[in-house]
Amino acid sequence: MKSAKAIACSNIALIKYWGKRDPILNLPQNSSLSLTLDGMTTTTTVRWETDLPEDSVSLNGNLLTGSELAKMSGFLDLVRRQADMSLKAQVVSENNFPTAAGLASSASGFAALSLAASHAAGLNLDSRELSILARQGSGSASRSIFGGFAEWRKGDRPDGLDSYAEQLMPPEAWPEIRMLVVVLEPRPKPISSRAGMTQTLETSPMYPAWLSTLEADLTAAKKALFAHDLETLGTVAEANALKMHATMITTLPTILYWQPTTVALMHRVWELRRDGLPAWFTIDAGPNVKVLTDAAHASRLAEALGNVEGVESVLICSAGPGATLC
Ligand code: 2P0
Repeated sequence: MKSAKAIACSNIALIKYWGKRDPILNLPQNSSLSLTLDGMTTTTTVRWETDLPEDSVSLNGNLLTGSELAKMSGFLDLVRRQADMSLKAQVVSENNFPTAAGLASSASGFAALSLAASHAAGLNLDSRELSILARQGSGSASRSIFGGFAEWRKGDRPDGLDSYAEQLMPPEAWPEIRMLVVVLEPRPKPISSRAGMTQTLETSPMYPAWLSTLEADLTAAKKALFAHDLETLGTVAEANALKMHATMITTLPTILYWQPTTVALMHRVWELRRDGLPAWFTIDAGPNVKVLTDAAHASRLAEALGNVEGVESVLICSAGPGATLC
């Protein structure tokens, strides 16, 4: 089999990954915890061709060139090495949501690519091996191999073989959980996650403080998760996101991913919470806001947040499945 197609969902971290201990292998400074989202997917077809001089990668109908293509070829080299082959690949990948807008397109993208490319190459990787492979494309992709809630354990080994994600809870274990993805009017992102986290690690005086709180946040989040305690999980996640953004804002030069509408949404979530609605926000390396809630309140919250000026759309997501072949 030289061709395969796979689909993977995006994931949103409730306990965030920000900073690497090894930028080549994508080994993180800290462990992280995420919710895989249904409805935000990447579908990728990989064909290993005998007569292709170079890898060809199409993303949402656009052929990649230059450094973007080089990054993908570097990743495909990992698969070639594991499969002991030299064929070039034709990759066709489609997202059903905005790319590079802080909506974790690299997570679903490298998860789908890892599965399709390895399967088409005849490798029969288990989910741990897939997570390790996906991690080397993009750290957060290690978590999108799994459905429901996943933890990416940072690991300690220099070779990264103990740095992979594992499922903590399948989607059906908490069917009422919802994540609203509040998408703002598009504006260019100031700096990529990859460059941003490197700069933060090097210059933010807050970074050591952030790291020192991670284990406690993870423990609290996992305890709340297993107890289906939405309030505690939301409280820990919101505080964790704000701490991560504190390290970004105190980076030199500063990194502020928030737009005025981002801040308006934060205030609106706090107001709605004061009115008794279960809603906690988290924000990634972009201006969009994600809101953790439950099925009973999702529509009402989506309407309220959709009315904030500058909001383009609100998606209501449930816990999604892990990466699968199509
Ligand atoms: C996360 N983010 O845990 C954090 C929160 C953004 C903020 O993972 O360099 O695209 O490819 O490993 O995975 C975004 O970073 O970065 C990310 P690389 P990635 O979801």
